Amino acid sequence: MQSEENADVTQLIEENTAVQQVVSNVSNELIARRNYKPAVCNVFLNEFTKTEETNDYKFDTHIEAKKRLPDIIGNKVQIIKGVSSADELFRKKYCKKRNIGIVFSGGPAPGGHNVIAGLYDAAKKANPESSIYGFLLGPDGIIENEHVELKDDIVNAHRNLGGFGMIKTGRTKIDSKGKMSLSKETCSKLKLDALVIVGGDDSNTNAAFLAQEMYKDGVQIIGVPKTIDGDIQVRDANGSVLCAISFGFHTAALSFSNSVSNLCTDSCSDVKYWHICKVMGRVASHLALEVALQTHANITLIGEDLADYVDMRRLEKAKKEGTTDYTAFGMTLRHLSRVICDGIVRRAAVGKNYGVIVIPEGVLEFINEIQIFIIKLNTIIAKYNSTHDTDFHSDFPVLEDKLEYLRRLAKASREEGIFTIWNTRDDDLFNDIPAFFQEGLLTERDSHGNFQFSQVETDKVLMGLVKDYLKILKEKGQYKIGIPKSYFYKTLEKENLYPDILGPVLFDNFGEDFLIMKDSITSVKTLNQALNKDGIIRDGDKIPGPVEKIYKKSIPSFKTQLHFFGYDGRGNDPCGFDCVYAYNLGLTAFSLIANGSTGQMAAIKNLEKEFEKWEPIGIPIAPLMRIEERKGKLDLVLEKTLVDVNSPCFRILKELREKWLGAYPGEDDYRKPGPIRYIEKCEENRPLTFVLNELAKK
Ligand code: FBP
Repeated sequence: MQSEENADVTQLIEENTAVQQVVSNVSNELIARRNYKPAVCNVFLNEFTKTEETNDYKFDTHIEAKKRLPDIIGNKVQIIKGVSSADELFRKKYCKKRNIGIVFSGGPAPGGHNVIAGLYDAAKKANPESSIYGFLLGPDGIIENEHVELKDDIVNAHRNLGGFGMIKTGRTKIDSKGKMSLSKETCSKLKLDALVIVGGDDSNTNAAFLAQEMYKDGVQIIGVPKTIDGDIQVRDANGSVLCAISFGFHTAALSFSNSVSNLCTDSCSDVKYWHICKVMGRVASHLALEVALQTHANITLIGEDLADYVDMRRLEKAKKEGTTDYTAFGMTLRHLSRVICDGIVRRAAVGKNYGVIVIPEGVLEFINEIQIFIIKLNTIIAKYNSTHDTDFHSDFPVLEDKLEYLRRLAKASREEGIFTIWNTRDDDLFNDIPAFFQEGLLTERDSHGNFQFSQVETDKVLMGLVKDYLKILKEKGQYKIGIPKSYFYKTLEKENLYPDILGPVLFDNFGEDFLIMKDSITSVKTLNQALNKDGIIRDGDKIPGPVEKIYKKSIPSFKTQLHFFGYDGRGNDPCGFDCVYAYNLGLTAFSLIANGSTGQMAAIKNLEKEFEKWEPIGIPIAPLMRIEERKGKLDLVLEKTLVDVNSPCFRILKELREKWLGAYPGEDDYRKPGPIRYIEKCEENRPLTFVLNELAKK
């Protein structure tokens, strides 16, 4: 019901077209994005394309992949070549009327709509009669035959825009005979010639199994590498890069970087907070690494780096005693918190009790004790579900019930002497961690059996330990804010006190630029004692105001603001690089289909080089498969690529870590990546991780 007093506003909205335009959901940015035409790789300037197999790349094929994917295991890398004129037979085959399905699988990644747009444009150019079906809500759409036929209006409305809103997405895996046969039924009902699966490692795994399953039916399956996590990177056995990154990674990294960079700006202006930035990336730390290079945040943790950590001091000590300390290999949560504290304390010593820390969402995967919990709990939950044919989380809805179940397992191992994966020691250690973290570790696994790191408050766990340790350091007088020498002189001289006499009484490093109050002075009482001992004041005298003021300035309070960067960056409109990359992936997918490929992943080689050198290719999925633990069992999946700690970009980060920590007087080294753009030659704005790796080759 419209109220009387708003009648004039209602009329304004209904009758004034200028007002309607201002309040409509069509912004100038939206119009410009929809009209933007991404550049296409040279081969696509030709009327047709053909595929050429090459033997230049070798893969270490897993024996299990050979057994389970016999019809597609022999696939080779295919190079897409332009064909300007073709004979009638080729033309007929290439341009035949086709029915093509496309589905998004897994988390959204900027650029997805351009994959559809590229596929749609290429398919319609080859034959306007072809139909493109978008399956709704992810693989469920295939299983349940929920689809929409894509037409100009839907596709045009989503060009160069973020999210997967056009057809939505989902995380269902087609992993049972039942789901597989329903999927086949859908393909046959829609008379599909081909199905394009846009997804991450698990979804491309699905693509390989579907390709095998539908090989005889003649339904071609093409995968497209999507994930903001950046962990789908393909190299052959000799290390030649075939796919440097999935689409969506760069936009998400730039979006996180922009926010983190703004926090760097705020932090060094307001000088009172440490901003703790957890960034997405379920396991691999590629996003955190790129954010570090883009922003120069003070501290960035890289999970893969922690896994490689060796505590040399413990190792040396054990060596002297003639033993080996195996606990010296790998990082513990406690030790990691000490490393962070060290950076915080050193910055405080030069007056910087603020800063920015970047924590990868999946960092816990690389912490020994936590990884063991995750593996054990994955197995326990998977085993419970398969033996009871119910769901662990529905049977034990609250934390206390889950803990009780674990207690029973530990008791059984103790009293009945049977071997269980969960013993008394596990139970004791688990009971030592805070309830919110226990809950996180017991959280429901996703449909692929993956641990859902985004549901765990990693940052809270880690910063809890950091806070506890900083408190201890503060009590010991080892966490102090450095006082600028000039400020000390000015404050004392203003009240006619003698800084040169008081300085050595108060500070250990008197004479340096930033003065650190002695360890023994940790309270007004101990300050009084120090002044008394050196005869500056007598019993009962008050501490001189300026001295007390300096003391108070030297006592830090550690204040944090926690931020999670994930869904925001995932939903960003694609940057120029991803608009162009994803559109060309769509064109590549069609080229593969038109040339009869199946079990291949559309990719662009040379992404790390200038755009003119981008080369559309098809990568065989089956030879990329490895055995990994899923739902407590070993399964054949597409291998995830972790951060290579020997890569130039990581080694550069390591070298510059100290500089970016900024534990020196003066300005920090923060870098501003700037906002996300799609215009001009933005396909040349690529991840810094690539750029550095490429430059290191020259
Ligand atoms: P994909 O691998 O499916 O692309 O998803 C990656 C991701 O964005 C991770 O970074 C994150 O851990 C996860 O999705 C979050 O999943 P959900 O959307 O289910 O919360």
